[in-house]
Amino acid sequence: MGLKKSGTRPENIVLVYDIGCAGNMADFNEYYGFHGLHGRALPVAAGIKLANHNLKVVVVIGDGGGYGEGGTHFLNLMRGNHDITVLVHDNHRYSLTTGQMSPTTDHGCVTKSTPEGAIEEPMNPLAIAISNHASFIAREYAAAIPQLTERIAQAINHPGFALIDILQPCSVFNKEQDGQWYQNKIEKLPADWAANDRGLAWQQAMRQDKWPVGLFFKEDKPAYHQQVSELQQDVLIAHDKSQVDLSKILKEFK
Ligand SMILES: Cc1ncc(C[n+]2csc(CCOP(=O)(O)OP(=O)(O)O)c2C)c(N)n1
Repeated sequence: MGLKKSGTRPENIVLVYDIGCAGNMADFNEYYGFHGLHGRALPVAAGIKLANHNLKVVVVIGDGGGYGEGGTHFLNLMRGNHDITVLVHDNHRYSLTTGQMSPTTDHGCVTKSTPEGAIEEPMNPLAIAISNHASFIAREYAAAIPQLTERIAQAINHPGFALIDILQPCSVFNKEQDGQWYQNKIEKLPADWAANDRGLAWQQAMRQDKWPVGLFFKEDKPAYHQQVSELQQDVLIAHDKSQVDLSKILKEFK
């Protein structure tokens, strides 16, 4: 719905799926897509954008793939302000593999892989994104569909790295954080929230009494592809390749 609301024609959107329950969305829509390896949807998305920057590129990924296996990609793509939208289905578990702890699992939480309770503290993806130059940072709740739809449309139309951490109950492998639990835990950001101050956004992201939802921070600045001189004239796929000679390079690898 967010894709439709963004106003982009379907043929100009590419969805890049990671591996996991989130990635299985690949089977349920009619957009062009690419199903990547676990944790590798992010670099694939950045590559697609650089090859044809006229496309809107959206990543569908879990908290395991996005913050665990793909964690380094997550950190570094936001630094470059790559113009991709990253939708993280954050259910605080590796769910497709039946419920192991993930980077966002709470400390002390008993899961299949932590029978005595998780020893690690949870990662705070919003605080990381705020402090690491991402230009659109939001958290939403999966069941608040109108607000999430609106936010996805905004993120797609934001020219830069857009993260939406989507809080999502997993009724099979995370029974504790169910719909009722989220109703008590989440709170909208203040109505007059300006979303233009990283310091204030970070304070909200660090809160544990409540988990605020909404657009924490947004900044307009050039995206990665807009700063590559070679891409100023035209999209990379339209470049004349008749003069490209790779034989010298290929010889080196013989
Ligand atoms: C490199 C690699 N490591 C582990 C796996 C096994 N694996 C497949 S899905 C998955 C869990 C995915 O969890 P998450 O990304 O949080 O998505 P969810 O299923 O919760 O939506 C794992 C660990 C894999 N396919 N590839």
